[in-house]
Amino acid sequence: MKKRIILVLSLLSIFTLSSCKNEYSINEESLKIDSSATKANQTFYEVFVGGFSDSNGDGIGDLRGLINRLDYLNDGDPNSGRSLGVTGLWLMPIFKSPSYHKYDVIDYYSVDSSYGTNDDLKELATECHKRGITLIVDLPINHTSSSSQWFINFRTALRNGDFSNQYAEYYSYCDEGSGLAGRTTAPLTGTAYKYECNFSTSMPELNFDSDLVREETLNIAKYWMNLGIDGFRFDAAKYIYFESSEKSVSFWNWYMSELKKVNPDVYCVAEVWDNPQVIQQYYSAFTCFDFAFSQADGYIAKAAKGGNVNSYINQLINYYNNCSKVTENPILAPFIANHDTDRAAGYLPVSTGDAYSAAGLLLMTPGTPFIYYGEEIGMKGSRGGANTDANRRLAMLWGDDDTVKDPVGATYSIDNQKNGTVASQISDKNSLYNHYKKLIMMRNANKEITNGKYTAVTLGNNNSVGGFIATLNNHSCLVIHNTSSEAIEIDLSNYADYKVINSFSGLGEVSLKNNMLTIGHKTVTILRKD
Ligand SMILES: [Ca+2]
Ligand SMILES: [Ca+2]
Repeated sequence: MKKRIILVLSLLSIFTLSSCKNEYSINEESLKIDSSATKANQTFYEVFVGGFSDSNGDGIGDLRGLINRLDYLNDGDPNSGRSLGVTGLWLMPIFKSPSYHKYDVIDYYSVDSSYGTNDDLKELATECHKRGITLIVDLPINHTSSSSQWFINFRTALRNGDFSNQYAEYYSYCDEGSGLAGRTTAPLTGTAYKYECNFSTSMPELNFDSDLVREETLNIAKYWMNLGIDGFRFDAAKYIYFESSEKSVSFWNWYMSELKKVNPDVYCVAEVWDNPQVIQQYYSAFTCFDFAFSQADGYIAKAAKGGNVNSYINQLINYYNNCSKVTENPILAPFIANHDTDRAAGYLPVSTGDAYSAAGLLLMTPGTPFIYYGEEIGMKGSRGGANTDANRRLAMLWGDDDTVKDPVGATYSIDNQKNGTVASQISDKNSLYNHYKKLIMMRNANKEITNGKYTAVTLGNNNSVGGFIATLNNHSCLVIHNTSSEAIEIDLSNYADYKVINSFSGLGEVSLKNNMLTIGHKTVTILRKD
């Protein structure tokens, strides 16, 4: 079990610079921190390993490539200024699979050879832990690949009428003449049965009524935890029992209680792609991705495009409060985009600054926000006319000699990528990359934001300006967003205690004089009392 070292944040040294001043521009020096992350305040980064970094020249990203790039994510020194600063890493599936995306697993105990070896994964975990990064891997257990030996054994058993074979109960099936209510089925060749396959005929669904399947899927998780993995992202969590949220939630509560026996600090986040009311039920087991915040019509995009920020803050607080009814101190998992959605820069342009506002809204949230690889440099990619998810999982734009290539089937033209590369953005002080980096520093330096309770504030009549006070252990800070395209002056007389600009990031500047705050366009700021 990993021992977590939690260093106390030295607020005093951080904010000394800013005392007794009420108008100045802050630099990154004042945000230097000496704390490592706790579970609730991590900033996660989702990686499609096959598209990230290639170490052996075959064009496919691999674990060795990822290890080589870890310092880009976090070099372990929060004060070095050389890393993005994320403290959590989610790997899309890495287990043996016939597909490039690997959501259809053949062997849950082996890293796919195109990505490397189990020893490579162990090394990655070690290197992550050296840097204070929590490493979680995608665990798609609702279904397997139809090429899995389990499924082959299942089919053989049913063909032979051998119902005493353990694999005969591994998958969900029914008689040819009947059906599984509401679920998709396909004929099991050579038998009088049909098997459940809600996603694809090549993805048969495991039968979670079977104690053998429950034990098997638990053993997989335990195996990887013993190898150094800190937790999991559970794919298709609501499909465990397609017909019943209640049964799925109950399954996950049991599953998580077993994982916590192995590591009480195990961090798991699940995909329950549904409305907030359904998602929030699953918070009894683990953290869930908060889909309402995501995509072009989600809470974040609407507010970032100059929409009503006060409404957004209320949505955020309500969401948290609703999760609090299910679990104490919920850890939210907001995100803008992931591997199943079009990339954010397509609808939140870097050029208009909407991408800057969206990043500010995403990272000023409680819990564990998730950044999709390349989002921090405004990478683009959408299904487009080819209607393929491969276009959402393109090769990371390093701008150096990395040999990683787009996945098979991708049709998205490199000509559409207008926002630069990692190489070009690191050296550009005003780049989206440097904005993300600064926001993560701001987040880490103000624990009220990551772990505290939020209260909305009223800041005049302009709907593009909004914010909240975050409180933790009798300390508080005031966060204010301006998602509009112009600088706005706000009377802060009602919040006069917050007289120190702790930090800001975005396209504009921030100043405070005689309780009047001027906040630049597409900018977020944090104010403190001292
Ligand atoms: Ca490779
Ligand atoms: Ca299922």
